[in-house]
Amino acid sequence: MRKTRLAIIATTATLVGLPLAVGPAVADDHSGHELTAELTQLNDSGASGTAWAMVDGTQVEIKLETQGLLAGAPHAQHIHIGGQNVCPSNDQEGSGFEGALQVSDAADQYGAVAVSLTNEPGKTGPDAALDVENFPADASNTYSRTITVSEEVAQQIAAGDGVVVVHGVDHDGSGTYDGDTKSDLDPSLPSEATDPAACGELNVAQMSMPEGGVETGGASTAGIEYPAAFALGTLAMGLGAFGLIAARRRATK
Ligand SMILES: [Cu+2]
Repeated sequence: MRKTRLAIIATTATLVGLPLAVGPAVADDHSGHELTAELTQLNDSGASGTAWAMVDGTQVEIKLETQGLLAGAPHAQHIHIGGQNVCPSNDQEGSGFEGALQVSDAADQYGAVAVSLTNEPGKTGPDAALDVENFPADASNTYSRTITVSEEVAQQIAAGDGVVVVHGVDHDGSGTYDGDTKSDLDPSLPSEATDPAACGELNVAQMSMPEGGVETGGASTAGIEYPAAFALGTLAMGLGAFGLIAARRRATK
């Protein structure tokens, strides 16, 4: 997909005769990597949102606006990495309440939690994935925070391999998280508290592409290098997520 899109952009630029050589080729500048995501509903939640991120070194500045969520209930929100770096579709069936999608049902698609998008002073690593005290809890939320991540995570997000997932779905319309189905992440919680409500893939922002890619004529290699470099790491993380979930399931039996 990415390769194709870059190729199309490069071809289009050539065809329309855009000035491709404005300055010297800068393969690794320090101006940051900008990403955007459109979040759409999962599990018929009615939720949606937009995300914007800027990766500069190991600093990730992220802004996230969400709406259509259950009011007065915490909504865990994360950047997931791993799997295929994609969102499941809204109608994808899962193992939860009346076929609802639970978090682990789509782990092969969006991967595992890499960054927890908590409010201050919440921690931001995977261990804070269910830090309910520090997540937004309104129907509509505006979130902004600059988070320090590992070099590997920073590079993966910059490469467009991050997926923003917002959790918490009131399947039965009771106005609160309840029901007999337990969360696949934490059996002390109802699944409504953790089931995914909205998802969006963090893609490299179109605006920044002419600077880094098209001008240099290196667009095709820029698209190839990251997936090659991170394929193994991503696979390992995906398997790790499965292992963790499997272990937790076993522990609860
Ligand atoms: Cu998540």
